[in-house]
Amino acid sequence: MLKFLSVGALVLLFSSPLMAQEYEDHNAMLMDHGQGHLMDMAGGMVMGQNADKLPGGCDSIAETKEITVHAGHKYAEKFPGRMFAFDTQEYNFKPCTKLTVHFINDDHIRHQWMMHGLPKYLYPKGMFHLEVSGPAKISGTLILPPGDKTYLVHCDIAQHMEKGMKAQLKVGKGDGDLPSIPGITAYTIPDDYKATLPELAAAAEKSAVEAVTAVPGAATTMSALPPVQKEEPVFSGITVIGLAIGLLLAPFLVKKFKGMSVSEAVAYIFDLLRSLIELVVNSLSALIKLIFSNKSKMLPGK
Ligand SMILES: [Cu+2]
Repeated sequence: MLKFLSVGALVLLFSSPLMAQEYEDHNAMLMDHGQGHLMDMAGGMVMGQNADKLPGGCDSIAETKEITVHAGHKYAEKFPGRMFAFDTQEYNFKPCTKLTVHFINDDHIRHQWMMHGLPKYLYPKGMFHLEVSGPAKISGTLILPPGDKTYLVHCDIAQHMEKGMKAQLKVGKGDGDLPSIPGITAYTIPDDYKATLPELAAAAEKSAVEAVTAVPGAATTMSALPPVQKEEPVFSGITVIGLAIGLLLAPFLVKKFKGMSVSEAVAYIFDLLRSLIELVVNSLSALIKLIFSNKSKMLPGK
């Protein structure tokens, strides 16, 4: 009897780690919030759900496919230096495929399967997105656009992509490979364990300086600037507003200046500017008066 009991205990002991992981299934709990956005109270989320609207350029659904994607720390173990990963790093589908993704998060934290670059008229912000705190599963459906294109799929939780949770989904032949896909493509900036920290800092500063001096005209002011300087866009917002006002005023001014001499025109422009400045000054002083009179009203009667 004792023998049987101990055998039973041993069997239980050894089988417990082999027992299947319990996943919380979010698919029955999701509430439809419209525009392909589904959520539940337990933190499951689907965005960009689209099971029936054909993207422009698709005459019909080419294929109906279902995949199961796992996400978790254990899938990164085969990639040195990575911390998180999906179980698959590359997916291939025909254009106009109706794709259902069953996303299974094996970790006891939050993960996403987020796809970017989709047409924005069908997918809010161009995204299809499954998200859940694990261990749990959640499913969503989308229809892939036509054409050959490579789409980024990643987990957008802070640093999860950088730590390996990144994949690419190729529609048709795709249009190239994305960098830093574990096991598929190299890092954009490879880790260098031989260089010391001051060396790396010096190299980063040098490349930043090169980037700034590469902008024409920036070289002369370089010495006065800190090494990392954001370059100004050629057309700033103010330039655009100025151009718009100029274009609006041009026909009016052309009509006004007809038959005037140059000196008359210049005098007229100065007059216009003077009244404009007057208007601004007057309204400013009125505003200041208003503020001060309000303040004095608000003061307690002492
Ligand atoms: Cu994640």
